[in-house]
Amino acid sequence: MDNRAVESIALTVRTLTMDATSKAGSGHPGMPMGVAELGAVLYGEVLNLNPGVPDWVNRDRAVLSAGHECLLLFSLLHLAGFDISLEDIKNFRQLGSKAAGHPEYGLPQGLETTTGPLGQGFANAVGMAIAESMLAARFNTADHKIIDHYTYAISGDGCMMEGVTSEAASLAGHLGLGKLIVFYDANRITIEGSTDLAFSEDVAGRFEAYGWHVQKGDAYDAQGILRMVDRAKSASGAPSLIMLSSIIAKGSPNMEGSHEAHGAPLGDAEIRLAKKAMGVDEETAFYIHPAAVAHFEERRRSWEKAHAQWQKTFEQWSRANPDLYRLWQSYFSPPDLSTVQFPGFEVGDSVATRSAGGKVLNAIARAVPNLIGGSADLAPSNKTYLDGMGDIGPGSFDGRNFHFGVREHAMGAIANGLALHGGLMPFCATFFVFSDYMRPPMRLAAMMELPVIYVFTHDSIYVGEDGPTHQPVEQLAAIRSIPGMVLLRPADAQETLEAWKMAIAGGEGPTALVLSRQNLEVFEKQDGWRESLRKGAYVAQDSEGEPKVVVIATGSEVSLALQAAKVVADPGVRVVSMISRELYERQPEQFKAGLVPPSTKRLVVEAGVAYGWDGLAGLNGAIHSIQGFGESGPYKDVAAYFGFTPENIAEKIKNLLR
Ligand SMILES: Cc1ncc(C[n+]2csc(CCOP(=O)(O)OP(=O)(O)O)c2C)c(N)n1
Repeated sequence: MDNRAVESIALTVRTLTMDATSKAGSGHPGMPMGVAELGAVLYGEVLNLNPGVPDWVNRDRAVLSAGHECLLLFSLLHLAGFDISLEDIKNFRQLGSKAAGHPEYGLPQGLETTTGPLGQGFANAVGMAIAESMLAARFNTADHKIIDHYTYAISGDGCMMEGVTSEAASLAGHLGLGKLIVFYDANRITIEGSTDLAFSEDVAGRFEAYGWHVQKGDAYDAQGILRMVDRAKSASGAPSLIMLSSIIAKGSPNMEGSHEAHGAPLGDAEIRLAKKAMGVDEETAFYIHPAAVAHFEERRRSWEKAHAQWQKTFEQWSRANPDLYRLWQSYFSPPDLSTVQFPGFEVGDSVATRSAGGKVLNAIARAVPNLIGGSADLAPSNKTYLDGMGDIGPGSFDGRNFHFGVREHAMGAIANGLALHGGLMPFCATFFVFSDYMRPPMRLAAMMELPVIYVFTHDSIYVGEDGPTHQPVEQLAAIRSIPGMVLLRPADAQETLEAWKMAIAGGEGPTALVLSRQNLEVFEKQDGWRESLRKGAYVAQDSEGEPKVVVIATGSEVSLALQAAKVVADPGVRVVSMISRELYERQPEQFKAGLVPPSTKRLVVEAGVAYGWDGLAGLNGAIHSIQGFGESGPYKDVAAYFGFTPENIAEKIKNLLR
């Protein structure tokens, strides 16, 4: 790629960035202007993709971890020929524009992940690079490489400061992800000023210690960047960090190097000065250099050629390897549960839902080959190990069990990257209380509607002796509050089996399975319970005639409610098992009223904070919950201390019957 082409693309990025932020009256001009040459080199030369087939499985992945830098991406995607128009860029940050305030997955195509919360994109890229290695290990043959691409990311000082980056970088270094190449825009400016204020470590030394291949260079030496990319590719046993010293708002005579250029338009007068210095007509807004357009016209032809070549290879491979091709098809189709040999759970069996979950997960995994995942060092407790299915480790990507290490935040973000890559169905696991440590990527999974499955065990004060630090009380409310997240808290082993089926079939969006540490007895159910469960709730034990009181319980509190109803021995008591409040609340009124009649008194029983249950409890109902942190002690004692006994719940029911 010659320097003239680089300059024309970089100039276009700068003019579009200045004008779009100016028109919107907000946005971040500094960083796109500062790394415009890097963007030009990346899209103009390095990346192998095809805007005509944006979901081409073997495309290089490029992640903009510094999401506020989105105009860099929007300008380049527009020039490259993706479905983002100049009109979108003119309407930057306006409702309905594909040029949103930060990159949003799906808007436009070619944008690989939603970014903005700093560091998430970096960790997503680690997930994508792992996915590439896993698919390559499964499907490439000596004669044909059908998965063979790089994963790139652009990070800034902010990403480098975030903890999630360190967690993900540490794992990436351990795994030796040679096809991950991260650019670090080291402009040494953040919002409050110079990085001298708060960031003085040796980033290169840190990444070398993680096992990365590290290079340093100049953000304005395009040929130098290309050489560094080549060297990064040669260092095939380690992920690469390419540190580029850059100047924020490069090209703006008075704002270059100023933190004020980070997050506010440059101002009309300064934009005129900058355009003049760049040799662009000051009166022209949203100027696109014709040489940039010409470069990408040619580029599209070579992209199409490369894609056609890959298609040929793929066809040859599929003819030569019919068994592998069938396996490939199963990886890229919705999971088929028809051949799963599910474990049987009988009424009266006493089994923790985490143990039941582990058995069901293993049964499904035996039939669904692309179900992969692991735990943040808690697999023996979470019961999530896939027996006999191999591990993921350095140089070994044909296994299915991840060892994420004690890195919940990166685990969640890596799972997003695995799901975004395509071909794999990821799950990840930890104690429910530590869902707090991965809430940011869970929120993004919900926003992107990624089918990631979270296995959370040790779901309440019933954790017992480990005490309040390990007893989740507010996490049910916290996870339920994420829009689009489905939380399933099964009441026994049979419900757990159905919950796993629901999670696998979920498809659009993430599912959190919340499972017990302690044993729960499998209880008798009435016909049709499975269908009703899929809508969020079913009648676990019915009243004779119209109920006088409906007890709504979830998870381990369902068997408690059933025992309490026995103590009360009043035919007017109905017990409803509500595996998912979100699913129940989405149902038509008729279904909801069929379970919980509008005028009937209700008692909600859940071993967590009451937050969010008021509506279902109703004005004349009651909630038995935990309003405060737990206590350290044997779980039965802790439960009794908080009134989670059949006798106490029976008293509450009697109060409502009176
Ligand atoms: C997790 C997270 N915390 C805070 C922010 C707010 N924020 C956006 S950009 C930024 C500074 C980033 O600095 P740098 O990466 O150097 O970008 P530059 O100033 O060069 O544009 C901050 C704090 C964020 N987007 N995400």
